Amino acid sequence: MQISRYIKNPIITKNDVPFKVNSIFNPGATKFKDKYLLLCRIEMPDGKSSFIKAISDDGYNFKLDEKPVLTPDDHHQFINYVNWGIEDPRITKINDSYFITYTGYSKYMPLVMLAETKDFEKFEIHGLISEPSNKDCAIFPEKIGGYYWKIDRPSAEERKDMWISKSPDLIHWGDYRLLLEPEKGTWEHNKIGLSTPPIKTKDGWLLLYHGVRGFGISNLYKLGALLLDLEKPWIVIGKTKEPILSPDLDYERIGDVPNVVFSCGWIDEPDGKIKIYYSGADSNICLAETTIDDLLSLCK
Ligand code: M1P
Repeated sequence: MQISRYIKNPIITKNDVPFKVNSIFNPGATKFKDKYLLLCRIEMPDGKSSFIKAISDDGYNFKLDEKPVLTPDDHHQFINYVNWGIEDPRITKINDSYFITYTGYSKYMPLVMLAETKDFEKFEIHGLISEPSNKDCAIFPEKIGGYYWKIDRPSAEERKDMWISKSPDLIHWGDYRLLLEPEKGTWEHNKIGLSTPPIKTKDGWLLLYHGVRGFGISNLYKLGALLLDLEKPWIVIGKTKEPILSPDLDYERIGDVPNVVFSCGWIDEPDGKIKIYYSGADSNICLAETTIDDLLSLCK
């Protein structure tokens, strides 16, 4: 099967939002009460981002809420760290809670925020789980060796690598280790970052990441897959040699940021298929489908 774009892409555009926005893109994704749920980033007319919820029975046709479900103003004591917007949510279900890791953006630059919800109506905002500059974070869906684990993408000078760390309680993090760095001379030459939360498979923890290479005045954002050891998730045991999805069609080439495919969420089905929700050119929401087995074989 490899990977195929949904023929009716994009599945959500700003015209579907019932109020004025600049754009809708980069949704986190999960199953909630047997429905498909996207927590989408909306960039408001003032340029700051919030989140809106979209629900679907089939994973293809979504209905958006009437208003945003989480905004910078909801952040009360954390407002100084998010008052330029909240961006790029990733969702991990642990027991009966959904943990959302997202970028808080402010004059202090991007950093990772953590919120928790049980119903996608009320959110408990736990606060910062990184210092700046850091983003592209997701939490593993279960404890490994007695600890929770997350992957994130700190920036220092010119370096942008993926790191892994662990926590006893999802709030206090440590034991940081370098997980993956950009491979020079390839499609991921300039920088990388985690895209989708890890999924447990028979062969290891599977996740998507994005790689970026600058060409002329444009940065090309492409997606690859990564396989981590089940017991020692800081060990990379497989990686796609080529991108699995690259900007190609008009809705990926033309938009606010051209030549971008970017994903924050996917949903795996009981039959082994997987729906990858992604955005083209930072300007819409699209769907691509493949199988876990195809991704695993591409990682070997
Ligand atoms: O424009 C592409 C993406 O650029 C940034 O991602 P990263 O810092 O990982 O390169 C983010 O602003 C993201 O929202 C955006 O889609």
